[in-house]
Amino acid sequence: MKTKWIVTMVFAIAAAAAIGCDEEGSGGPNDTEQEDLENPAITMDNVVLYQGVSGTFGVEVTATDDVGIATVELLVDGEVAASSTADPFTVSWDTTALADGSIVPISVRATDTADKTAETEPVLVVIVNNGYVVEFTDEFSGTMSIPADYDGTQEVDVKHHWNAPSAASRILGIVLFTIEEGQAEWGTGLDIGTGYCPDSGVSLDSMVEILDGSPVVFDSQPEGGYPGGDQMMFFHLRPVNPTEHLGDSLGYEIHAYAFN
Ligand SMILES: [Ca+2]
Repeated sequence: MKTKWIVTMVFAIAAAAAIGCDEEGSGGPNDTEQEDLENPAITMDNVVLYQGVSGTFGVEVTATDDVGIATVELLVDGEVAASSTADPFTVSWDTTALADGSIVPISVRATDTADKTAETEPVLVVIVNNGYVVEFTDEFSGTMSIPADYDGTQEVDVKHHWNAPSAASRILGIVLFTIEEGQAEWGTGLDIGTGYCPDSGVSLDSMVEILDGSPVVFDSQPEGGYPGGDQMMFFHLRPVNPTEHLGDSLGYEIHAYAFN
């Protein structure tokens, strides 16, 4: 499943008031109020791709301007969800209104005293209120390689373990692949799944499509759920065109969440 979104940027055209130009009487020739000429600058400082967020999450924002920031707004899926007018700008966002496991784009927008705006690129985050972020006991990223003598029968797989503190009914995983430049397309060549030891109950999304930088999202809710304890996530790489990938490597990065 690919998550797509449309970001609508509304540029408020600043109708800058020509303060003082037509004033008569007292006041003198020099206008001491600074004209707001520059767009604001804005960054979102404590959010990374596929971060899990919960409760009332404070989005930390740095917003600067040549004259002054009037407001900073948080946009969730393109809609204003919260705002702040006081520097330092930490926007409090109540994430509990969204369903667990939702993957939503968030961005922040600054508006200056002349209604000029600036907005960050959206970043996808995951709503995790009734659950937890999976902390793998080894790495959350790595490389899988097709052997130079691959004949289509060898297993090319990886397993990543975590020690689940409690049972879970659902595991949501997002895997990002990195394909080196010049490699042939990998196509739909990966089995992906989760399980637990020693029973190895598994749920598979078979033969998912592997694209560079495009996330593979899998949502596993097996009957009976997952027990606590040793859990694993695995990939089996089975290229549909193995002769084009002899010796090739595929980088990956996993983000995973368990829900009660
Ligand atoms: Ca400005």
